[in-house]
Amino acid sequence: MPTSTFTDLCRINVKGGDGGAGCMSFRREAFVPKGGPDGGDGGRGGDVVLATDPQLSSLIDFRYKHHFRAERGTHGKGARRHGSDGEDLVLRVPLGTVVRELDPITMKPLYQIADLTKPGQRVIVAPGGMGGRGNIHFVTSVRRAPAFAEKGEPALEHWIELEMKLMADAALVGMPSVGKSSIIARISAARPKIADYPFTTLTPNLGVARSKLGDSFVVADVPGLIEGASEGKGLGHQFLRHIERTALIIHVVDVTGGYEGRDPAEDYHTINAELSAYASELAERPQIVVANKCDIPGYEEAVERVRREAEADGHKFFAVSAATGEGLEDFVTECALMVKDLRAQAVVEEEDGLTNQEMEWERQRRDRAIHIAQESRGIWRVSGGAIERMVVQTDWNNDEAVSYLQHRFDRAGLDEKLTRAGVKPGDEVRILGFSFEFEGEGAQDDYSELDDTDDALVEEIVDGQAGEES
Ligand SMILES: Nc1nc2c(ncn2[C@@H]2O[C@H](COP(=O)(O)OP(=O)(O)OP(=O)(O)O)[C@@H](O)[C@H]2O)c(=O)[nH]1
Ligand SMILES: [Mg+2]
Repeated sequence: MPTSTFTDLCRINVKGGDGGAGCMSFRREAFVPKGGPDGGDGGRGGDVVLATDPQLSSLIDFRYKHHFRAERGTHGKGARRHGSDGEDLVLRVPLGTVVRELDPITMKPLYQIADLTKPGQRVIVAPGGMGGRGNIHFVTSVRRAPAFAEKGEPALEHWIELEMKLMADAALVGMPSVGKSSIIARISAARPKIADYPFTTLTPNLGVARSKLGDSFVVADVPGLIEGASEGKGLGHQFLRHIERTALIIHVVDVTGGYEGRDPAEDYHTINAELSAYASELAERPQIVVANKCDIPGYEEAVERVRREAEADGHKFFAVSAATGEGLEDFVTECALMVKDLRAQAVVEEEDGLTNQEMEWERQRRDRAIHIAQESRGIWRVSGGAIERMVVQTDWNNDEAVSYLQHRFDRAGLDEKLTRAGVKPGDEVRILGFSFEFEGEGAQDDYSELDDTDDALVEEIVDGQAGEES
């Protein structure tokens, strides 16, 4: 089964660049005995970004290379020189790429990160680490010579899944050999293989159809579906997911019932049952029913039965022949009209989604959230983006850096939250791979006057001190 040649699903490992370390340094000048701190910040690591490229039509670029890393930020230096930021790594993907986070152990999809449907759309899949702050940031009136700086934030690596879903307005679905490929060949420039055996079409074909009014739409011809397709029978199952995102379903029925002499009205219900078993909302998707092979005489009664069933379900019905072209013009005109309406509706629905700014706020809100969970008696696990970053950026060999971490915990209200969660003094608190003993609330430290959320203010203190000394 040549699905490997149709690279529409792949897994890649992405990692942003690590942040550069902040610098611990003091000004050295001739005749100045003790200069102020002047260690610059580390640079930010680059992001791994996915960007859509309308020129691409497959995920083939990700078939052999699976690891992608952005550049790291460089370390800060003395004389307040900041490290430089790492370059972003931009990976181009085709339109219609859905991105999902994978569980690192089971490699099963956890949640959707993005659905890239517009040209030029971008999403950061692996943010670079923040640069560590240099020691110029840690000055207070009592601590004029902070002998520590922050380490850079290591960027996290993780696995994501990319799936290309067809970006077609309409999909031709039906049993094998009903004439789906013959129809797309008639109404578009696509030239798929056509043959009188089932499963001739193995991978989807796309074509652009144009109505006589000049409206065009993209139509997909997918492999034939059989009874049980929704449970994985036949070839069609892996392509059902493509149908999920086409606005219109063109349901093709062979009025002759094929070699097996099936009943076309029964075929019609079988396919609809498979669609709704795969995803219930597919049953409500707008559908046009097409009875094909009407050039073959003797099936007039069958055509009328299919028409009655389709119209009873509220679907438009067309009797056509892909062999002679009969009925196709009216059918294409109706498809184009429906697609136009559906696109207009889609624009309205899209506007209900979150804006980029709202998504960013949501990301920051989630980043700051602190989760506390009991692992076992007397042992607690604290997790959350911001709090974990504080821990990994701490230089554990430096006492000052460690007491500064305690100050940041206080500012984040960690002790209070732990107490409320039921953590008792003497309990063990784990953050990432680090373990702390909880001492209870209220320990004060000499950083309490430092407003470390406001870098500008800290810079001013440094400047004032520099003025005094020189
Ligand atoms: N007489 C007649 N034969 C047709 C018509 N449409 C298709 N056929 C024939 O039916 C057979 C199957 O046609 P395809 O277009 O390959 O059918 P399909 O639905 O794409 O089949 P799969 O790709 O296997 O699912 C071929 O031999 C076609 O020549 C038609 O309108 N009239
Ligand atoms: Mg076909």
